[in-house]
Amino acid sequence: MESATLHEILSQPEIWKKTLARAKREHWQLPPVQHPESSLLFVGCGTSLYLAQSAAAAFVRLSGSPACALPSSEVFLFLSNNLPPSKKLLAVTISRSGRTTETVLAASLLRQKLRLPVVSITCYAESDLARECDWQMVLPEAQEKSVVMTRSFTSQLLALILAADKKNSTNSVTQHLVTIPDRGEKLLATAASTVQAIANDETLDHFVFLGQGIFFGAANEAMLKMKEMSLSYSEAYHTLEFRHGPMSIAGKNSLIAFFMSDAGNEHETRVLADMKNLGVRTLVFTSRADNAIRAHADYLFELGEGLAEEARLLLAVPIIQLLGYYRALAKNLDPDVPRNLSQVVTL
Ligand code: F1P
Repeated sequence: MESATLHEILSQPEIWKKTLARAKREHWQLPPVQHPESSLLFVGCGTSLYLAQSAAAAFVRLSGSPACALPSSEVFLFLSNNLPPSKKLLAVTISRSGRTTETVLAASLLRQKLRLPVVSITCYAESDLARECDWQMVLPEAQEKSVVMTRSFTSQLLALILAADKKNSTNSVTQHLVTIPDRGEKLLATAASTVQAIANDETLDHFVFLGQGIFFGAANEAMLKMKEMSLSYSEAYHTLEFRHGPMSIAGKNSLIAFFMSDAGNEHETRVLADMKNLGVRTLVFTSRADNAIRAHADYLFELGEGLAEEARLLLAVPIIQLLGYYRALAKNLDPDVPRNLSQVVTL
């Protein structure tokens, strides 16, 4: 029987098509914030926290609204230490299941105690989180059987980016996002050989994912996928941070993956060259590679010249999910039954 995890990874282009149609039909946008200087607070756990990180960065980039992301536990246990300066907040709570206790507790505290407007984005309309919030964005098409989150990560993030772009008064990215189902189909149809070459390379036992801006959340999610599915030693950092100590353990047993950004491309390329000089293997996701990237990328995915960062992120993540999946198989592990994990953490 085909793996649920593999099916859900490969189904992403089709699910993105449904999410794009739903967003258009339901006119998704975040509720009008009461105060123009309101900040946005994105909240989640595990993969949903990393989704929150990329969503917050996308809102800053696309709408200009101040935004940040916090783990649900930081909200319901330490909120006074964490609230952004502006008390005028719109909270967006993220949970595939809508049943994660920490996220429901966070939503309840924000709404009941602080009287803040709270939005939920989830795959289940009939969930504790949806019931706890004032507004809901529900993506039933992204529901998953698998323990690890794959299409629910990219589809919920797509929905939030579309909502952010509604507040974008300059160069909209929606026309880039509507092309990702077709681009994704083509990419997933041709990526397996490169991904399996890395996954089956027994000389690699250390995986590092580097990204900044909207790509930092993606780097964290990549790190988590490698851990959850293949029990690999994996790390994630802001790209330029890697030089400030963590690179001390990089070596010929390391694969370092770069999510190249627009604003940071020149500096990120220097980190790529520096790491190649340490003898590591490199995997690069970029729009279109220049000579410097080509000279230092052992494995390269060119996602589309001029394609917006948000679209590139959504196209790159399924490749990393496939890497975690095939690495698990190479280690005789079952990605559908990840060690120590359950689909929902309830307290
Ligand atoms: C959050 C989460 C997942 C993780 C595992 C346990 O779930 O941490 O990210 O992969 O399934 O739960 P949710 O709140 O998004 O349902």
